[in-house]
Amino acid sequence: MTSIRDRRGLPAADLGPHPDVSDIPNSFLWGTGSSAIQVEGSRRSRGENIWDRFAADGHIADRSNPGIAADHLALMEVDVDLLHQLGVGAYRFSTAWSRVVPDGIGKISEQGLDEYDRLVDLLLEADIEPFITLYHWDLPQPLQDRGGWLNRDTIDAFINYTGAVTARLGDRVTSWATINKPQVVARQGYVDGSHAPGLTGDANFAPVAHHLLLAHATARPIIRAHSPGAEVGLIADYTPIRPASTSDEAEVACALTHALCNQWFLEPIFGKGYPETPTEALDWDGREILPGDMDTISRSADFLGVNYYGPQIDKLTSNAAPRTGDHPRTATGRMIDPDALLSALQELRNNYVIPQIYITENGAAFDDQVDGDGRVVDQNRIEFLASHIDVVAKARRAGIPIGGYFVNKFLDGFEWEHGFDYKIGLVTVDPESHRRYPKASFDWYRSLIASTR
Ligand code: IFM
Repeated sequence: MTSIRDRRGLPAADLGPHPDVSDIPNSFLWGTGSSAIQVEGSRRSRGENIWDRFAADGHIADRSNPGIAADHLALMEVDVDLLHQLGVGAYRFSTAWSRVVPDGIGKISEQGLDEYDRLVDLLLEADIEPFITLYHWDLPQPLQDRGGWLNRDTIDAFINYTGAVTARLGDRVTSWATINKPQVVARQGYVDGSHAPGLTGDANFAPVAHHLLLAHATARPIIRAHSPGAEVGLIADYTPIRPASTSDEAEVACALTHALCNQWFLEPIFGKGYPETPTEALDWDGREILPGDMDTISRSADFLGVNYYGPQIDKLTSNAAPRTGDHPRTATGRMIDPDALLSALQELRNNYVIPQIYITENGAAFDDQVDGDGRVVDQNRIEFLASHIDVVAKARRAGIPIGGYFVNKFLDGFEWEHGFDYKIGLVTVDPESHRRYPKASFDWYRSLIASTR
């Protein structure tokens, strides 16, 4: 096999057509992103988090751990230079809680904050807006030892951490997301155990979800106090759920999954409270809801971050015959269906008053190929991105307030329970040398962004 070579900056002419983005204004944020644990490395200069423990306990498919990942903190100058070449207007990253507060609560690490301070300054010097997420799934292990998100005290710890980060960076950062996909934390972390901390049990769902939403809403005024004029949002998956068969039973189960995955998180933050059906189905008496909680959560987002990968077949109906349709799939088996993004955005617009939407994640894992010139050729990814950006442009034309689009991810890295086997980035990283190799999709995205300027 030809070894990978650095081919950045090659002409993008033959890489594939651009979608029509001619009416997208200059103010639109073209971006990309990564989250702390997936790329940062520098494990020794932070405390243990739940993914370190989950990996040590042998739960990652390829037996890897997030210890070094793409070594992004050590190589941040190189990465910001690449982002500058890409021409993005924003870079979405998360701060690692266990780097800022190694024990989860209490003493703040000024050294940890210095790292993010440096990253923010480098980005701003390169004219790239830092778009920060405060919690992207990496709870410090000492907090998990006290119950994690099942314990309401974790909210106080989140506020302590949020206060430290925003006090340091709030003068320069204007977009803050509190929590990335609380539904994944609740379902995969605490109900089916496929994510850290690996807990199981249906009864965990509602308490964990409630504490996460409350943490989000309680943090908002703290962030705004340190970062006057900043927008503060929540990032959710809005995943279209498809029934596994045409049976009535499958349709009912599908509606329930939709309520649990999507509505459960959106209804309360846009002022409608928790949907009733799942509350009954979960047999939840709501004891975690204390007086005032729902008012705090209500209308607590200046923007909604939508992470979209594709529709999902309802897993609750897995005994029924699968109805998969003829959609193509990514390497992870995910259905590719850009039209479903359009209907999801229309549903959001019809059901809620949302001041601003960002597509905070969109991308796909494929088995990337290396051509005879040593270039990573990821034509599937280019087609995937083109078809989804086309939908974003259409949705904007239909009046849906989308202010930005972020390809996920910037760098190949640690893909949670799958380890390093899933390649999803615009840039691949040599596992030994950590040298960066932009893929063909990098050049394609660069030329698309350039065409809008
Ligand atoms: O890269 C992840 C991201 O961290 C969370 N959403 C799914 C992505 C793809 O696996």
